[in-house]
Amino acid sequence: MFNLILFGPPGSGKGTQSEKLIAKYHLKHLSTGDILRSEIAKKSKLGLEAKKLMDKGELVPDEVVIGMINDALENNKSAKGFLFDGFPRTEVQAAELDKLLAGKKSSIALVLAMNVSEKELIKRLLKRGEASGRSDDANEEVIKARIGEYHKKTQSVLKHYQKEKKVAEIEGEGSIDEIFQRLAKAISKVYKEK
Ligand code: B4P
Repeated sequence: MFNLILFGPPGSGKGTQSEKLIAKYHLKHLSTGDILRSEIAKKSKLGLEAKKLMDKGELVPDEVVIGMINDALENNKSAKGFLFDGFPRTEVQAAELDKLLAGKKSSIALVLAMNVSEKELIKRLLKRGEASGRSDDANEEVIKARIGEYHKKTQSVLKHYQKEKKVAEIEGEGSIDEIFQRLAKAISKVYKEK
C-alpha cells in the first residue's frame, strides 16, 4: 500500500489538491472533513454534535475521527493506498493512525505539508464561504479560530513525521496546477509509477 498525508492549515488547498492526487495515483481519498459534513447532511447524532464544534472552528474529539478512519479502512480493504486529507490533526490521531496501519502491515510513506500565509488562507476561505454556504467559512472570527486550533493542536503533528524523515514541505501559493506539479515532484522521490 502507498499512503500519503496531505497536511496544512485550513484553506491551504488540501481538498482541492486531493482531487487531483487521487486521480493521478489511484488512491482512496479519506477526508475527515468530508465525512463529518456528510454526517451533518444526514443529521445523524454524530453529525449534529460535530456541527456545534465545527461552527465554532474547534476540532471534533479524537475518538470520533479515529473511529471514522478505522471504519473507512475496514470498508476499503482492497485499496492500493490511501490519501489522508485533514487527518491526523492531533498527536493522538497520528499515533492511532500509525497503529491502525501497522495492523495492516502498512505505514505512511510521505507527508506533504503545504505552507500558505495566513492572509491568503483567510482570503481563500472567505471567498469559498460566499459560494459554498459552509458555515465554518462564513466569517473571519471562525476562520481565525480554525487557524488558531491548527497552531495549537495540529502543527506539532509534523514533528512526529519529521523524526521519521517523512515530511516534504510544499510552497502552497501559486496556481492550483503549479502546486500540483510541486506535490507530484515530491511524490516522485518516494514512489515510482508503474
Ligand atoms: P476540513 O474539511 O479539513 O477543511 P479545511 O481545512 O478548511 O479545508 P481544505 O484545506 O481542504 O480547503 P481547501 O484549501 O481545499 O475541516 C473542516 C472542519 O472539520 C475542521 O475545522 C474541524 O472542525 C473538523 N475536522 C476535520 N478533520 C478533523 C480531524 N481530523 N480532527 C478533528 N476535527 C476535524 O479549499 C479552500 C479554498 O481555497 C477553496 O475555495 C479553494 O478553491 C481555494 N483554493 C485552493 N487552492 C487554491 C489556490 N492555489 N489558489 C487560490 N485558491 C485556492
